[in-house]
This record gives sequence, structure tokens and C-alpha cells, in this order.
Amino acid sequence: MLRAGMIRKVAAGIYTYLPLGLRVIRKVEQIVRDEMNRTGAQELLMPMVQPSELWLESGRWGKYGKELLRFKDRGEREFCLGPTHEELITDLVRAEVKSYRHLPQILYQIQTKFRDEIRPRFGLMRGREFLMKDAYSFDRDEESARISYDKMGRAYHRIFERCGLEFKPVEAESGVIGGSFSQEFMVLAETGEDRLVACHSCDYAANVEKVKEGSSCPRGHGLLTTHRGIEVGHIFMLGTKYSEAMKAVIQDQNGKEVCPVMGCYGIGVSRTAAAAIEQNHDKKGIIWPLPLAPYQVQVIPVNNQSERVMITSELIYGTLSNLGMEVLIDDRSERPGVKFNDADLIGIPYQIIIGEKNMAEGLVELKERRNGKIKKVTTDEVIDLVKKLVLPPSKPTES
Ligand code: P5A
Repeated sequence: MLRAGMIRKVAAGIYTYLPLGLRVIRKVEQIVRDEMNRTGAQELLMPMVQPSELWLESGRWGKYGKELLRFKDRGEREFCLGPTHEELITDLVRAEVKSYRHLPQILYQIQTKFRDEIRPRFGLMRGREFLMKDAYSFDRDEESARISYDKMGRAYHRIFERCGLEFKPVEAESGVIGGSFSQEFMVLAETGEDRLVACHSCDYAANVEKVKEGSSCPRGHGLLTTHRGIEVGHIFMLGTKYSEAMKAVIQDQNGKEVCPVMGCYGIGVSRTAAAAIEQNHDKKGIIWPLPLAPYQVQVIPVNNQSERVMITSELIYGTLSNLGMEVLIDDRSERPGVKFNDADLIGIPYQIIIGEKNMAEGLVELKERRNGKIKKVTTDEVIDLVKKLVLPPSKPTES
């Protein structure tokens, strides 16, 4: 991402998203937002700065350790930078929701988190400041909470599928977040920091923190094999851990006061962008899956001095843009080799290469980044071809 001009380092684990990188982040966010909204979850935005009082109530002010970055304001009041928002959301819901009739509720945000990780590593993969989608569900009882949890699990499947990633849900440990059980969503990649085991004969899979390697599948007799992955999402059944500690209560059907049953659901938005690269690259650079690509098509005029090349390039660029595609044109006065290498490095899925020799025969080249295959076609044909490759077949557009 550094080489491709997607991000710049500001301090350990803290990065600026450059224009290309930000476009990828926005793509991930949009898919996440769309699928969250589709489940009926509602978006809100909580502050990054959180008062210590709420963390004292949950008991985590003492338990969270050094990853929680704490500081004081001018009045000597203690605060932290939010690494997660269970305390804030529970505080909100206890003030606003009084009856089982107002449940279930699922609320989410896409927000900058801060965790003072000991070893920030691999750019956006393990940052100190990073973007997370965090959702929280509140239900009247366990049965209903399970429905919310499963609904989120299905939304996660759709999200990572729509991102064009190969992934696996695995059973996991719930760590400092807590709760009764949890599942992680792993993007499979050899460079992944996490290790998981998956069964050969059923869909059982777990983080190695959860099961011993070499053991047999707890659901049958299948063999377990080890894979490497990147944890891009984690969903938790929290139970009443936070609602009890923070005394959030609602009235149930019989007028009795009960603690709502909670779940929480995270997606590493910035990490997902980085994981997509770990899964999709070659030695020349990135090979973006189309849904996450910063642009869908890159137009490359080979020689900026040629008027004919430039006119055709601008024409193709304009036509594709007007059709609703996201198109980048490399109009720098660089040598052809530099342009070709940079195009492969930034990894936009389709390249249209416009050179003088081909132009003389009315032809341009369409190159697919993933397999390097090049087709020589006329300028009209290239529009049609790219349209078919990039634009979804006409069905109701996604909201
Ligand atoms: C779930 C939402 C939580 O924080 N509370 C609110 C729960 N879960 S989690 O597993 O700790 O984090 C959710 C996802 O955030 C990503 N993530 C990170 N991304 C980049 N850098 C980090 N240092 C980092 N830490 C966590 C992961 O994708 C994780 O699944």
C-alpha cells in the first residue's frame, strides 16, 4: 500500500489514507453500510473520546491494560480514546430504552478506533488507529438475542462475499470483549497472522487459540488441517455482561425489570482493505477484486505527445465515465514503461492501452490485470467489452 501510494505512515501504526487508498476504504464502508442497513440496523456515530466513569462502571477501566490510551483533560478528568464502544452504547440504551416493546435494536457506526497495540505491524493490518464498523444488538431475551446474532452472521457472509474475498467463519475466543461465544471471519491468506483449523468433512473451523492442532473434529471424525488467515470480522454473543454491570434495565412483558441481552459485531474496515491485497497480488503489485478497486478501469495513453493518442484516450475516458464507470486516466508525461509498471502496481482490474502503432489501425489494447491477457479491439468494441465486464447486469440498483 505504501509502494502503490495508497497510504503514508505518520507514526507507528498511524497512517494517512491517500486518495487511492481512501477510495478503497470507502468501497468497503459502502458494502458494509448497505448490508447493515438491509438487516434493519441503524447507523449512529459515537465520540472517539470516552469518559473513564463508564469504563469504571463496566469494570474494564482496570482490566483493559495498556492498549487503552488514557489521558486527562484540563480539569483533571480522566478519558480514553475508544478502542471499542460497549460502554458508550450501553449508557445510551439504558437512558433511552425502557421497555421490551422497543426491542430488538441493532445500532452501528463506522468509526476511527484507537488501540495502543504493543506491536503495530504490516501497515493497516494491525494499526493503532484504524477504522472499524461496530454494531451492538439489544434483545429482550436469549432466544431473541440469538436471532440478532445469526442475522449479523448472515450479513457478514454477504459483506465478505460482495467484497470478492475468500473467507471462513471460525469459532473463536472472546478475549477482553467477553461474552458466551464468538465467531471470527477469516480471510484466507498465507501471510495471515492468525492460524485456524478447518475440518475436511464438515464446515467446522476454529481459531487455533480455541482447539489444539492435530486433534480431531469435535463434530465428527473428519481431519483438521491448518490454514493461515486474517481476522477481518468478529461477532460476539455478550449476554448481560455489560447491561448487568452498568444496570441497564427494561421492563419485560410482566412488568418485571430485566437486563437486555446484548451482542456486538466488529469489522476491521481498514484491515479488510489490506487483507484484500494479501489475498490478491503478484510480484508486480496489487490485483484488486473489482468491488474494492479504487477505480474500475485505467486508461493509459502510451505517448502524451501524440495528439491522436490523447484525443482517443480522452474520448474513451469520457465515454466510460458517462456510462457510470470509475475511470482513471494516466495523463502524466512519463515513459511507457513507467506507466505500465505503475498500472500493474496499483492494480486496477482493467487497463485500456492506447498507443500510436495500434491507433494507426484503429485499435486499442484491453488488458486484464489478473491474468495479464491482452485483447486488441476497436475503440467501439472496447467500450462494449468493458461495459459488460464492469457494470452489473441491469437489475434494480443497490441503494
Ligand atoms: C466487536 C465490535 C470488538 O472490538 N466490540 C465492538 C467488538 N471486536 S474486535 O475483534 O476486538 O475488533 C473487531 C475487528 O476490528 C479489527 N481490528 C483491527 N484492525 C486493524 N488494526 C487493529 N489493531 C485492529 N484490532 C482489531 C479486526 O478485524 C477485528 O475483527
